Amino acid sequence: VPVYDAGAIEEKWQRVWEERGLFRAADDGRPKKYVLEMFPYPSGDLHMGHARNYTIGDAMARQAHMQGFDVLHPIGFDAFGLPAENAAIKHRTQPAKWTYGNIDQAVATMRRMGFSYDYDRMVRTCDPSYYRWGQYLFLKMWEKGLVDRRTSPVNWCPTCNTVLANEQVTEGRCWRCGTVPERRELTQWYLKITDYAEELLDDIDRLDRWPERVRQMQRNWIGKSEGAEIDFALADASGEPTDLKITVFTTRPDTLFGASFFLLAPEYPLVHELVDGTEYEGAVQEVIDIAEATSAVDRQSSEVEKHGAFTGRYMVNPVNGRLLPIWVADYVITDYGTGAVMGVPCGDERDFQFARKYGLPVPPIILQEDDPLFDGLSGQEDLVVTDVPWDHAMDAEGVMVQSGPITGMRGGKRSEAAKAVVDLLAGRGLAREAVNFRLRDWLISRQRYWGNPIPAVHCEHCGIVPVPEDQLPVTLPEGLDLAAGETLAECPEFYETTCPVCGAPARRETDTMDTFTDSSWYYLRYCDPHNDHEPVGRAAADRWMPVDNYIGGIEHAILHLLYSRFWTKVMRDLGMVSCDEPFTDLLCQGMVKDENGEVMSKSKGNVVAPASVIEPYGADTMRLAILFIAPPEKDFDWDPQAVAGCNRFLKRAWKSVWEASCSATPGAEPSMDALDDEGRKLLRAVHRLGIKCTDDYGRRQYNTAISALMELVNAGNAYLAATASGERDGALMARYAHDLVAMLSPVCPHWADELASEALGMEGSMYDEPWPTFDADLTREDTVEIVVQVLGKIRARIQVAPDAPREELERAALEAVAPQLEGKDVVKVVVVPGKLVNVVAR
Ligand code: ANZ
Ligand code: ZN
Repeated sequence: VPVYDAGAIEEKWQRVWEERGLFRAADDGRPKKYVLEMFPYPSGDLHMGHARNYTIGDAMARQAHMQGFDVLHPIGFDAFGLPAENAAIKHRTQPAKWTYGNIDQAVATMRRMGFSYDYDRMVRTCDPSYYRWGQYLFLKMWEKGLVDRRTSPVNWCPTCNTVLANEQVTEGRCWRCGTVPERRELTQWYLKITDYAEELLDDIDRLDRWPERVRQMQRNWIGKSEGAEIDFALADASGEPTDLKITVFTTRPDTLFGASFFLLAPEYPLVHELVDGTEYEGAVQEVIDIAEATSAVDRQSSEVEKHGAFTGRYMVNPVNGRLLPIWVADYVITDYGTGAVMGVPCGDERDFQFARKYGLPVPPIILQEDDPLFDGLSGQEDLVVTDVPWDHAMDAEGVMVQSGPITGMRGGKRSEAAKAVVDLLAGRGLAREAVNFRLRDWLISRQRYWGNPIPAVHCEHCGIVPVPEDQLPVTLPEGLDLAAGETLAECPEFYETTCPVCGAPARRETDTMDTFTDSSWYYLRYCDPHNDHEPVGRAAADRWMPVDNYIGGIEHAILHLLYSRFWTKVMRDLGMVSCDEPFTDLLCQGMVKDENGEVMSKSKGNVVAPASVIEPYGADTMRLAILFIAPPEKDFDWDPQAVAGCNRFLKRAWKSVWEASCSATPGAEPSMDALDDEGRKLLRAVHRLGIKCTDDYGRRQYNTAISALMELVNAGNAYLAATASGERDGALMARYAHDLVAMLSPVCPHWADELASEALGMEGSMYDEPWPTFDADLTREDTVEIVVQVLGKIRARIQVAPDAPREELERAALEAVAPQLEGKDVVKVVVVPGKLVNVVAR
């Protein structure tokens, strides 16, 4: 048996695979399988998280190929972005140079890992041949009315020196650097993702092979609220309604009778008109200032203290004419609903806290039957009680009280009472059903250099005009002095241009696009990466899309996965693809932690570099360990002992295959009848464990699939130990060795191909072999052992067929214990099929 020299074997097979172009998608009419891992940001060499991600995808892709699919398994790089600029400044180089250098290094590691990528399809988003099509798609969206440029308050990260999209502010902080963003009023470019809000929400129901928590996160982010708009009139000094109406959005019209104040966002345009020059101006201005300094997330949180001020004016409640004092409150935000709210402290927790803080009434209008207030107020239509002995609002359904004509009805979201209130006011035109989404348009402007330039020109005469398609790409200039803070806006060679419409001198747009635009359609480009006249050919897109298996981190649950869904739908509506959704099956892999259960990170200094495993053990051991330590979607703790154990297993299996192959008759099919007991045992194990392993692969439970193969090696070795080499069954040995190697090949492909070619004498790669098939009928044991008791004492053991009928068991048992029954009368025989027979005798 030759020694298992992983280093030499792996180098050899990586070369052979490449020479043969083994991983090129064939496009030969077999059913397709598009397996994709989220492409990396090339910030340095690959880390263990990448290695895990790609190893999972690679096992999937390789097995799919063996199962007869035409497999597309590409890789590329999400190559634009701020870290390249920061690194360039630090190392006094250019972002392009740094980025391409890192890409080379990452690709070398990928090759060293033996991943089955079709490298001819590699996409690097910073290549002009890619980003020109991003610009082209931007222009197409512009034509379709999906691009907007508008002035509004935006999140500005002072550390990253750029604006951020809403999705990039996570828990109130910049997603990249953790700085709390400032709010600035700026004119920026937007993509109108909100035009697709309804479809993006509805189609989540169809993504039944996505993790439920990702679907729920997307639903919450899109945040559809159904309710009503209700118009209130501003009261004049004598409390009479004026013509000035302010509309609120509410999800609880049923609570209208319980409104005890009226709230405006501090930024609401009318606020100054109401208070300027009055005694209330100062206090209101204070709230405006507090609101400006607080993040939107904190403002809306029920944990954060609320601030408000009375404006001195009142609104008229349209259902009963009561006057509601108008307050400004920092927890009301301008860019949701209408920016105005009816304050119902009985039903809304934030309103409740606000009412308690400022001493406003809390009239109970919805109660549960077991509430101490209920008996007294049940059926009460007029307002007689204006406070409650509670610490919190009542945010459950209940029965309406003190609520005029809806008293006694059941209240709650979309309740009978809610509908009745809207009907009550609809006749006078004062209420209507309304829907609101939390989702905001996608702010894509970035004031950074290393990104895709927005293809627009600002002309004094013609306004903002698109760059004509035949002038694409707008190429990034090189040689900016980034360390000196130079940006595109300070680079005349870039921004000085002429207007494509009138020819007058004009200024090029200097914002670049959010890098999430680059990652929103790269998977489509992989389908047709060399197309130089369109982003992707329709036939190629329809051949491969949607991605069948997408594997990546949970951190993209909203950002990338939502943007990509949007982008796919837009490209569908542009006639470029047929599918509605880009990713059919999503697997979010767990995190890689160190031995102590801490997430590996550079800052903690606990990173295990893939090279530190590949060097001593080889890539196959690394891949095996990654898949064996934990199922893909679970976190795992890095375990050097388990890695060493995996390496020992590969050596043991290597030896077992070699020994078996020495007595193997390749191509012969073993027959149960021709085998002795030891042989039958092994053949049954091959079929039983083969079925289990195949099933586990199907469920992506690679760890248990590998356990089954470990058990198979034990069974094989037991046979080898029990038989002399001359008496082994050749067909059995061939089947055992072949199936073991085949089933381990998606995980340890070099190991497998070396054995296939050297020990099993096969030509070509296991990658091209069909996945072995198994027969459940051959897993059944020939006989089972049955315990025979007499009066509860074990007296004999018998061997019978596993499906032997009751009568036969009884007969065989009585025969076996005949000596013990001498001279006794059998009173009763208890049979537990498959287990025991108990004889009761006197
Ligand atoms: C009265 C009311 C009574 C409300 C009640 C709730 C419970 P979602 O579900 O998130 O859509 N609201 C409306 N616009 C707002 C804004 N711009 N800033 C802050 N809050 C706003 O929430 C809708 C509810 O949030 C609306 O329904 C409104 O309060 C408040 F028992 O109206 B509700
Ligand atoms: Zn930042």
